[in-house]
Amino acid sequence: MRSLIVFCGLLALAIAAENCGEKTDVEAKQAKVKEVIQYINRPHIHSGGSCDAEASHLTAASLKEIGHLDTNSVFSLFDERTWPEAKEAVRLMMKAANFDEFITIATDLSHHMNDDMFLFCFNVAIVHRDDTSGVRPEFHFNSFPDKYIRHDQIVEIRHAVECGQDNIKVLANPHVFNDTDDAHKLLYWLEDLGLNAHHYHWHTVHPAIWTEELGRGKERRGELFYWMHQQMIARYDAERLSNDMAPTSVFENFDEPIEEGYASDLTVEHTGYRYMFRPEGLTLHDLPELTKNQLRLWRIRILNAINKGYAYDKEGHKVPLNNKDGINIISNFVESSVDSINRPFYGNIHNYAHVIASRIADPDGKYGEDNGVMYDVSTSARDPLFYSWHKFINSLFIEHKDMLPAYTHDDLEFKDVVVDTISVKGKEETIPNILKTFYRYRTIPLPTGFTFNHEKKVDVEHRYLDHEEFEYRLDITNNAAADKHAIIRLYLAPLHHNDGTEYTLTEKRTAVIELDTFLTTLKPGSNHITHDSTDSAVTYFHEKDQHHDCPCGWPQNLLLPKSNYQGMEWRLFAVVDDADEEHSEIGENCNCGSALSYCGIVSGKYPNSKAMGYPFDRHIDAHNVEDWVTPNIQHVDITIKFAGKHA
Ligand SMILES: [Cu+2]
Repeated sequence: MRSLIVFCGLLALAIAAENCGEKTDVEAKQAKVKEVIQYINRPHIHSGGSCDAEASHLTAASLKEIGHLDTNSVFSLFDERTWPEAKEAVRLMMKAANFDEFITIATDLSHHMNDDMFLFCFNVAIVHRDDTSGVRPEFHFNSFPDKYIRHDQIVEIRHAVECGQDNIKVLANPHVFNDTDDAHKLLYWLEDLGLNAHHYHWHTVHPAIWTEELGRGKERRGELFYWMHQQMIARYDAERLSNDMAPTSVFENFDEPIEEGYASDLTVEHTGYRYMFRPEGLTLHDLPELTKNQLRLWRIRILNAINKGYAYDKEGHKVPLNNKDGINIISNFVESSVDSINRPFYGNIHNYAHVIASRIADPDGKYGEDNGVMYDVSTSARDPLFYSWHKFINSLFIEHKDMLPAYTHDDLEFKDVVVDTISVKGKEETIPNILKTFYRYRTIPLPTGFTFNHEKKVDVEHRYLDHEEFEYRLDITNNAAADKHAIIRLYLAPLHHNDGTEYTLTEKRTAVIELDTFLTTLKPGSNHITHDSTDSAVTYFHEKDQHHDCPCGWPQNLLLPKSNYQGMEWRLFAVVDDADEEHSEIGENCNCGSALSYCGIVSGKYPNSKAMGYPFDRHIDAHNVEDWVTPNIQHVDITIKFAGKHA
């Protein structure tokens, strides 16, 4: 009986947010939220047309930590020096006794804080407060379009407005048409609007500054940091492969020149903040507040802990790592978050490397340059360095995972369940196991608020990678006499490197892309199961998911790698597991969107007790896939073809 209750709960969880608080007056609250942020990244005209801050309802003591970040800077969650102010702002907004008080405090704070920092903290509070259940944080592009559209294009829009043109429509990303050299080949992906918005919103759902005292406890937050970022790297490498490029390198030698450069051409129009260009071949330099030696020391201590199988907490107690919770503990001190068991000792390696990299061309501020895109969660994933850097961070996690025993056949098996076949069928194809990707255009209204477009309606046209919708088809036999509740994980793995050599099973392990995870019931005998690609548990699909509380989720349009004109082969794995056994620990929890696998839960118990990335998370003791798989794991090779521009 319990398992049935658990399973029904899970189904509900897969469909909509549960237990996040009662949804009341959602529309009115949403309107209030819009009102609070109406001047974010806009000319500072508060009511009455004054540029001065309004009188505050907050006490002087409350405001002591507030207002320190320069109004013309961007907010960096990676820069620990911003944390006291951000934590205090979130605390003040979380402790408000009711929604009206929350809005009053938020409005006050917005007048005293850097816009960018305020918006981040406000979004954190909206996601986590009980009385904002059903209220969505504004899609980040709508507040900061200039963190997504290149300055060149914004200048073009301004000229069109100033020349009195009507029905203005400007292509947002013409530069992604240039795919003749490596520096430009991947811009269609790196600068995808949904990808960068996902990364921003992910960090508002799981900010490194979050503590349980703020109101909600988060299970496995650290593990999710590892898994979601590993998936970003795997997907980036799949895109490189699609463009005939080798996997990205691991950036582990802090003295070596960084081969790839990156110029974002992004400027925050209102403040003039211009993200610094990073030319090719630059080497990291010490910053006045942080040296490369400090990063090296943290790395040595982290690797020591992983190799010994235990870490030291602040009191000097040994904390064992080679267990189920190890990845969570390690990730928290690698990122690091305030949940680190010992920040003074293990430091802040991931975050501070973002800071040091963002100031690479002007490390001591001699030239007064603004920081590069690596400084900012909403822009960092545009830079190829993000992926090389995260590959190094991921190598620490893999080092730990390699300390754990490989899964045995007993571990992998789901008794009495056999996956007979798996296939995919594209909606625009007649032949199964062939899928099509293509470029297409969408038109997005440019939010008003730049100094030049108050009066005029402006649309930007955005070219992006997409694919035909498709469905997964599985034939599964349940040899037991009763129904079985199953959880089905779907992964896509590359087959060949760009030099033609085969991916080994070990290489596939970190290269697999999670496409979906879903639940089903297997009745005794044969079962034919179909599942739609647009229902993915890793993506945010605006057409279907805009009613959810969070705009967090990998963009649906990038679910599949682009592949190439000739057609590339990929291996699709289906891993079918016992849902009742996996979910025996489920309790009350709250999630905020459709992308449970990548965006996790806001609070409560995790609905899935297996390691994230199971069963590819651990090393594989087999020479080939046939020796490794059990009857409940099946695979098929599929072809993905890039068709150019969609008709
Ligand atoms: Cu991140």
